[in-house]
Amino acid sequence: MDLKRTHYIGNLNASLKGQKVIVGGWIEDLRELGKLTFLTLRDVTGVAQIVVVGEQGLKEVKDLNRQSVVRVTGVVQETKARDFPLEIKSEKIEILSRAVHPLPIDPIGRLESNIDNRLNARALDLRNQKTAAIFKIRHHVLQSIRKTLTELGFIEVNTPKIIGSASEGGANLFSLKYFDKQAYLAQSPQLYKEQLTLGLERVFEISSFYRAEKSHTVRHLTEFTSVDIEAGFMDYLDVMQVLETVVANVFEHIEKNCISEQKILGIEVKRPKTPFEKITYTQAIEELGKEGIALSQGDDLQDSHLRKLGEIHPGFYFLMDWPMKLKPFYIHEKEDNSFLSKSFDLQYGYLELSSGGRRLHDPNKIRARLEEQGLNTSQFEDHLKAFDWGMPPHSGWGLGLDRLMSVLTKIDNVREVVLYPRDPERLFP
Ligand code: AMO
Repeated sequence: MDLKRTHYIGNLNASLKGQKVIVGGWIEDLRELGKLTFLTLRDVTGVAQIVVVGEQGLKEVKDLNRQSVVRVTGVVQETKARDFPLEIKSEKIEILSRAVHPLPIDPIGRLESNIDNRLNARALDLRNQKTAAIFKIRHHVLQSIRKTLTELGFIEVNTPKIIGSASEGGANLFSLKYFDKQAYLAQSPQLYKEQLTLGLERVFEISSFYRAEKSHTVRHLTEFTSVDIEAGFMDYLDVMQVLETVVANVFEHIEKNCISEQKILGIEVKRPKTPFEKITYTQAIEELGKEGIALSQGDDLQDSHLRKLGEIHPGFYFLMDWPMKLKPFYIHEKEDNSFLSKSFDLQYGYLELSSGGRRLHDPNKIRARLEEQGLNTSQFEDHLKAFDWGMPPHSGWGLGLDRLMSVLTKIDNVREVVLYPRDPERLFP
């Protein structure tokens, strides 16, 4: 069976009129008008009208279900159809793969399917142009992030996902049997990325990480994709600048490179105004106080508080200088106020997109903080060894890629922007 195509459908143009071409794709629609049959054929680049004249091969084609895969040999010609600039007059139609009828969801999207049915038939859901557009954008987002970080001198690394002790403290760990030992799935590359600043100075990783959280929200998954950086010789304000550049460049890249995808999704992506606003935790508490929400220094901000802050600050903003007691053991205190930390979250309205900060690099301070947080220091000794080998002062952040995608595409549920999302209920497909 010959599978070669001479053209992607998206590359057909007026200069090809009168020429023979071979295209291939999925049948989206099939209509008969007198002696003519019109097929709508889609490949990953676009959609074309195919005209089948006369009886040759017609019976077979008429019996085909939508979403069956065919290869068409034919001649490019002018068309009277309103929706197509050209059409192909078919000479030969080869059936490569048959689809069943009925399909579990309508992949054209004329009949809306709910998210669960769509996820259950995710491969087919990608034939819906809206869904495909999301994942084409996701590809561009990843490209843009890699480009920006590489230009800023960061080296892409891969750290282990099967680990022997918690990277983010005790909670939310998936544990698994590792032969006769106990192992865990990494919650983040935190400890490794810090160690790597010793040898490579600036590193980044884009990977899946795992949290055993029974959260049923539109922003939590048990497996999520994180963009992580860590940089020696940078303080927290420096890595906040890197984060702002990464995010603003993503928006600019999508604005310029994903024009048809934006149209399909009905969105308009624009580079956000920089610099992003910076508000401190203390200011946030004051702002909430003015709204009648009484919080004391040291209180954590709950979802309802972040929602209120998001109304006051609807776009991107940094929420910084959190109390030490609310932050993980590796976060550095502020030199002029040890109650507060050199930490930040990047928010988009109510939604936390990223968190990071300056790290402790004195191993004794880290040990003290581990004890303060009730963590077992002996489990971290392997990690802490590296801090005696010339660990540079360093800072970094982790950015939730799925949440960034949700902001970018204006789609609230992160499940929509992840191919095969994992949440407490969903383990298949
Ligand atoms: P944190 O735990 O805040 O920080 O995670 C960083 C970012 O990852 C995303 N994220 C999630 N996205 C979807 N589902 C989840 N369950 C989930 N958990 C986290 C969020 C969040 O802002 N090691 C630190 C980062 C650092 O300091 O470098 C960390 O993991 O967008």
